[in-house]
Amino acid sequence: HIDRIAELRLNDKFGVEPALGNQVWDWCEQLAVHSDPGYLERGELTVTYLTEAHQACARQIEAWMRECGFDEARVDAVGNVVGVYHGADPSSKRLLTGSHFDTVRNGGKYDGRLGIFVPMACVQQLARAGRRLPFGLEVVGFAEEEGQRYPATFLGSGALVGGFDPAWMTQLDADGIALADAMRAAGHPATLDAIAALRRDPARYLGFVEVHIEQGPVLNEIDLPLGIVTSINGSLRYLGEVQGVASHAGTTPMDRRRDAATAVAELALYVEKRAGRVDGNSGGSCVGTVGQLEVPNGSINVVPGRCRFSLDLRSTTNPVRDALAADVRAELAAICERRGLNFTLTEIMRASAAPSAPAWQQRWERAVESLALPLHRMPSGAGHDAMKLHEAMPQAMLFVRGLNGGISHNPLESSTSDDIDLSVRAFAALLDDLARE
Ligand code: HGY
Ligand code: MN
Ligand code: MN
Ligand code: MN
Repeated sequence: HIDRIAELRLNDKFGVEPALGNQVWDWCEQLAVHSDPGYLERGELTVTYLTEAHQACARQIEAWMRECGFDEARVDAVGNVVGVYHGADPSSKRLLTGSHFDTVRNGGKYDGRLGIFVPMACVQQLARAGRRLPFGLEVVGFAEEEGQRYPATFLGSGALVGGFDPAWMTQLDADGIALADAMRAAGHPATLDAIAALRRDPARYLGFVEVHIEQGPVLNEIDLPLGIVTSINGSLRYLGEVQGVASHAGTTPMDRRRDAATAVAELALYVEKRAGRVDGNSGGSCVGTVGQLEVPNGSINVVPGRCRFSLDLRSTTNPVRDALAADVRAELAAICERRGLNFTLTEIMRASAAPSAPAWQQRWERAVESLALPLHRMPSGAGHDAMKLHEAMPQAMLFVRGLNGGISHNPLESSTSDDIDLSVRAFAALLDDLARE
């Protein structure tokens, strides 16, 4: 509530009540009461795929969609929440939009969720005015984007483009629950046929747009509330394991160890250096992260016999990303060879770089200009559901400035209802623009 007071003060300086921004801001606050067990008690926001909290979020979003005046609202076979506001002719093509409502562990309230609530606020306005557009509006709250409970990143948006990997069904979470069982427990059929039926026919859609909090410092630094996304960086994710020999920490001489963890430490340092390298090819456009590093059954007095790790590699283009991945794999092989270790490295996610469709990027630009705001075009370092829809239809994204230096994947992630209000108005302007075309 202190946040809320600070935010209301921010509103004062504009002298107008950002009513739609407040509505969206309130939805973000209210949805954040749902959090997974263990995190909820600590006041942390964690909503992972198909947990009780996740299902409660889905039901809440569906209920809000109905209150807003959507003609249809439902939870689909993978847990996505789908709301449809028909066009004047209910059979007309639809604009697809939305983002995800799952979160990283101890994440923020806006990552993903803004992109569901901003278009919902627009539908609420349209429905109140009894206005129909010459096209339908389909707003999707994607159930899974972050790849937290299962290594099934983009499961929600992937299902709309036929990208559901059947191998995900048998993946286990940390408690040994298979994804298919989690689906059944949540009341879903958990059949590949039901999931395949979620695939959208691109011919029935105009395109896909997504509003998202920036998750970086740029808009803060240039003091602008909105940014136009030019492209989304391509990414690759791996899970790896190095196998050595667990042995006594007191008696194993330093030159006879087969330490799996020091090998992964070496790899992490290599990733940092290689991804940060500025050369003619990559031009410093790569990022690489070893975000999980675990010694199973590790003990203070045992040389690590196994070390599991994750690897996240990204770049502005697929070839630069792939060159980075090839170098990292070769380095891992060399480290293990030198240290007498074995390794596995399994790709679990591949998302292509997704340049914005020029016509859709221009629609966002006209929308932002219509608010008398300067244009700032920028690439997205973070991955988004738009990358999946990119496989099937033209897409473009709009970024909203975050507070606190734009920090994200962190509970400090925040925004103001003023900035959110501008994003709602930009979305409404894009709809108007499209209605006139
Ligand atoms: O990891 C990402 O880029 C996104 O937040 N899922
Ligand atoms: Mn995220
Ligand atoms: Mn996100
Ligand atoms: Mn002993």
